[in-house]
Amino acid sequence: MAGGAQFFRVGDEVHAALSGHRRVVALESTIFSGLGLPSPANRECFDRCVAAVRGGGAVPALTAVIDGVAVVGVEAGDLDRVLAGTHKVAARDLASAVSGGIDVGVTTVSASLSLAARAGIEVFATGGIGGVHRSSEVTGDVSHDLVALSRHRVVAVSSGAKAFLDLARTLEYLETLGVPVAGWRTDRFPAFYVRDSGLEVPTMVSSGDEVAAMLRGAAAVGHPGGVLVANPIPEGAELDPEQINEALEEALADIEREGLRGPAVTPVLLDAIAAATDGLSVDANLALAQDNARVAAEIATALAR
Ligand code: PSU
Ligand code: MN
Repeated sequence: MAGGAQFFRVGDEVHAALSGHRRVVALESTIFSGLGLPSPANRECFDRCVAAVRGGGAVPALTAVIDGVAVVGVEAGDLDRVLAGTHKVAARDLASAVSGGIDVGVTTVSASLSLAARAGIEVFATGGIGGVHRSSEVTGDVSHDLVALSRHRVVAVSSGAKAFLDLARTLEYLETLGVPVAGWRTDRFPAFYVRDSGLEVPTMVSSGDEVAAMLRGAAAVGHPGGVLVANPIPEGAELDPEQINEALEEALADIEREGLRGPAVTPVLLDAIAAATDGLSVDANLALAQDNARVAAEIATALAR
């Protein structure tokens, strides 16, 4: 087949939306799999994100690899398989996932941004992006999510980067890559489970229209890449910083002891934090992901005007 069309598909509802009202929000699938959240919270998270996107008048486009096809807009019949997926697919894994015909691949932020851009979707929502890992000076572990943001003209809404990362260096790296970072109604970079990391963001935005103008502005001046919108967790859902920090230290020590490296690190850390907080981190994760989906729908609506 010409152009590798057998490797890429846009779901019917998403396709119709893109050729009509254009209000579409892409979603990654790693967060909704067991790698991101324990069952049944993973499905609840997905349902709440979808409801938030639809509530904002937009169409959700879940990305995943299914039977060797990179799909934008997973359809209901394939959802269970995706939620049960255990094969993590970042952007660089997409090529081998489709050429090798893998059964199910759950997409990370980087893979999802790449597929969203390919489909013509301009807005994406998740919980937290990957970033610069603590001790990256030893391991070299910096998520490709950051590079993907600099490459694809897509607005990504997240509650900052995951809290167990080195947030200061993550912000520095975003600057190195030239990724605009905008705080949603805040001038502080959020720390996932808590609203304020103590670090400042360069820009503050307070409406979907402002974000839409930023993306259009980037295109107009020839700046490549997207915009990271950092939306703090809703106030009522915020966790106690002391408790979360203790849980993080414990989880990081476990990783160190087990000598884990690479893509396996994030899922293990998320699990350890959930255990150390008696599941409170999972509730917080759901609340922030849902709110990011809501904000993303608002931005998608503004971009479609
Ligand atoms: N944040 C979460 N849950 C997740 C992830 C992030 O709260 O499951 C996933 C996202 O898919 C993100 C990926 O793109 O972890 C980053 O993995 P790594 O650190 O290996 O780049
Ligand atoms: Mn990594």
